[in-house]
Amino acid sequence: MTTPDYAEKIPNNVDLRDDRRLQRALESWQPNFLSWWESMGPTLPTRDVYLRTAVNVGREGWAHFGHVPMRDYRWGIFLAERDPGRRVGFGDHKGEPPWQQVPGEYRSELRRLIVIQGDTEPASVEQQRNLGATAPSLYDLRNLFQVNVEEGRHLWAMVYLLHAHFGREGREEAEELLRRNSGSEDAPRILGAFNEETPDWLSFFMFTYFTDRDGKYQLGTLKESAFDPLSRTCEFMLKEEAHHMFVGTTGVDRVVERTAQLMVEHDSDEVAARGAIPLAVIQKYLNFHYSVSLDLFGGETSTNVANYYTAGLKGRWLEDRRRDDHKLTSESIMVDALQDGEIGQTEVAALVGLNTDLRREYIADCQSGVKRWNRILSGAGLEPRLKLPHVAFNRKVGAFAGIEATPDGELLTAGEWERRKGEWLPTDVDKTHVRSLMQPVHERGKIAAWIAPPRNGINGKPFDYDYVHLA
Ligand code: BYC
Repeated sequence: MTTPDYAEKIPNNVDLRDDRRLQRALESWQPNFLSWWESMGPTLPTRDVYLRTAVNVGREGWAHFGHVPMRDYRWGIFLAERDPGRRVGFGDHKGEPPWQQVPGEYRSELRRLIVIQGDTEPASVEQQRNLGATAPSLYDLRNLFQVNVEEGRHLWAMVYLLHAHFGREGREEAEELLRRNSGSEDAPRILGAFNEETPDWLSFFMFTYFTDRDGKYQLGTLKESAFDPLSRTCEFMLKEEAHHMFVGTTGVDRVVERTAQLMVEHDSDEVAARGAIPLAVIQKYLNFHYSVSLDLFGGETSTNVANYYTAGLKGRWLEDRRRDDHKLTSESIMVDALQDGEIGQTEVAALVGLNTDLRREYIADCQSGVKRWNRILSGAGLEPRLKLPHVAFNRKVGAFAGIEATPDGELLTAGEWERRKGEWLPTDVDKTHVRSLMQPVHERGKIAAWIAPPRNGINGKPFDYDYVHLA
């Protein structure tokens, strides 16, 4: 294992200095990245932020905490340690040593997977760029910026693979990753959820809970890849990803907690006038972010995913814990489907159903968040509960893209949907109200009225620590 080199322009543990061409190519992409960060990254001017920087990949002490001006953040290239005994765990190449180079026959599929993954990272920074101006506390502001810089580092992770392994095409794709922008008419981001706005902090917490969690599951499948550099990159990214989901989970916790407090105090669910977010509105935001995140898993059946698996490019979630032959050539799976216009299930070959397999793992995980938020409600002695909507609700990709359904899974005509969707998805009135609550609290130790303070600060620091110095 090489020790990370911080004297270099680009901190890395991949011996960049031994490959002058690659180093030069990445060093010439670096200013483009920085100018993208300046023009599309966080808009709130800051002097410095208490940030975690990845400095190593070992079990102990992989991160360093300290106040840094954001533009001086050391975005580096870090791959998890190489396991010399590793073998491919699934597909046609099961049992073979993993590949250190890209096999010619899988070049375009691998490039596509890496580009799709890479495209989401800067997209989320773009979506969140204006949130600093309305942060509920310095603690939250610091967490937003932490998520942002790490998404920037995840872009670096994918760009490294493109530059190191895909020649001129890879370098062109790396440029394109900075050219496409979230929500752009001419050059939008590739996946749907990454062109939606993140205009307020409730959206941010829902996004980091539901959409970052798709990231966790997709990275988990790419970590299984036979292409070892991709596997090792994703393994390390997952480490950083955990904090992003913590921000989402505890963010929603704190919103629910504050709403519950006011509901109990005033014996009413009309908390809007008291400066908090009604439970019904929280449920609508949850419905929206969950359903657009379900779309990120692709169709219920997909020959793309079958080919990825067979070729060894993308495995299953926790592949080595599955008790089957890891080739799946003779297995089947039930997937959601429309049958004679009704919501039902159909049996398909397990290989083409792998997007469904992953989506189910994801759904079970999402369920745990809802349980946790409901514990806050029951702990406060309240009756109402949050819930995940039906898989057919508000879908734009897959079997249910062409129909409309209620959160309980009842089919609706297009007309009924148009008339009633405001019962289940945030309306303009809801959004305007949520946005009206988003008054910045940039004073040390203070917090906005619509959210409860966190139980703990970051890295052992108290809540009232000076996490961010504004410019
Ligand atoms: N929007 O065969 P199908 C993260 C396209 S998040 C638009 O079912 P496949 C993060 C699809 O490309 C994780 N188009 O799809 C989170 C295909 O197009 P073609 C990101 C879509 O290939 C927060 C066609 O529809 N990583 O890291 O089986 C903050 C047929 O689809 C969408 C990855 O996604 C969509 N939602 O699976 C920061 C991992 N879905 O071929 C970061 C890499 C599908 O007909 N990507 N299409 O032109 C993949 O594994 C797969 O490409 C997908 C789709 C799971 C996305």
